[in-house]
Amino acid sequence: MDFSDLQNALIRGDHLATAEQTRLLLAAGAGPVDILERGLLPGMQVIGKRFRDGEIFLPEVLVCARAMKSAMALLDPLLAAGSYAAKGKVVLGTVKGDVHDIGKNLVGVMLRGAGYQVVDIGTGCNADKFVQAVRDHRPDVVGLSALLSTTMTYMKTVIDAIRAAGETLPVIVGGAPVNAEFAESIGAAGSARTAGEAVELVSRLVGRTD
Ligand code: B1M
Repeated sequence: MDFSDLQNALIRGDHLATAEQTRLLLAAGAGPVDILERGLLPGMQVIGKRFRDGEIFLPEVLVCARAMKSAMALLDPLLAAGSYAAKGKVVLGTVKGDVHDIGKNLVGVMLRGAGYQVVDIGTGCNADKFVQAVRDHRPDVVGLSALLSTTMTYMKTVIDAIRAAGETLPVIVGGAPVNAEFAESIGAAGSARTAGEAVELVSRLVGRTD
């Protein structure tokens, strides 16, 4: 089976063609795992690398992210019904008081693109919501996003609440005002400046780099 038309549609950021190619492959008998692993993930790797190397910029990545979403809308129910083994599970949310979600969504798309299962609990999430999500979904990693210098301080409250609930899993942080020093000072397992870095960090923490 040839996945190059799907890959090219994704890399072009053509969401209609990406969905159409996904439908055609499914109709031709390709499984959702093959479509994901042989079509979409290599395509997202190309996009991630170009973004990291400064060859493409945010608008192009967002367009590709929308294309990826159009394919995942078709594949998600099939993958959920099957036995697709994700590399790991990440609970992702923007912290209380903060509505910025473009960066968080991009991190989610890139993580999904790299083979992780992502449970996105949205924006304005308080500590209880994160603790409940950890209990409900048993993730390998929790990711906190904040874009405001006034909301990043709440990340410590979330980490403290997760620890107080007896959970020891790694919590990572990201968003424009966040840096490595801040991450260390609040007990985070690490920070990432970009969605690509977030994927690398999660891969290191979960121990899967393939
Ligand atoms: Co607001 N906003 N905003 N805003 N906004 C900023 C962040 C600001 C820097 C603008 C400025 O003043 N120059 C400023 C913050 C200043 C500060 O605190 N240091 C600001 C402000 C002040 C505000 C309001 C307070 C404005 C007001 O109402 N007076 C208000 C606050 C609302 C609230 O949250 N309570 C507000 C509102 C808004 C909008 C609603 C209009 C809109 C958000 C829409 C949305 O997200 N749905 C908005 C926007 C769009 C921005 C700017 C222009 C763009 C942010 C963005 O999406 N960037 C922003 C200025 C700027 O950054 N140039 C600004 C693109 C995105 C892909 O990048 O989010 O950085 P980013 O994500 C990156 C990395 O940070 C990282 O990876 C992503 C991809 O590479 N990353 C992670 C993010 N999360 C991560 C998590 C990880 C790892 C990496 O691990 C878990």
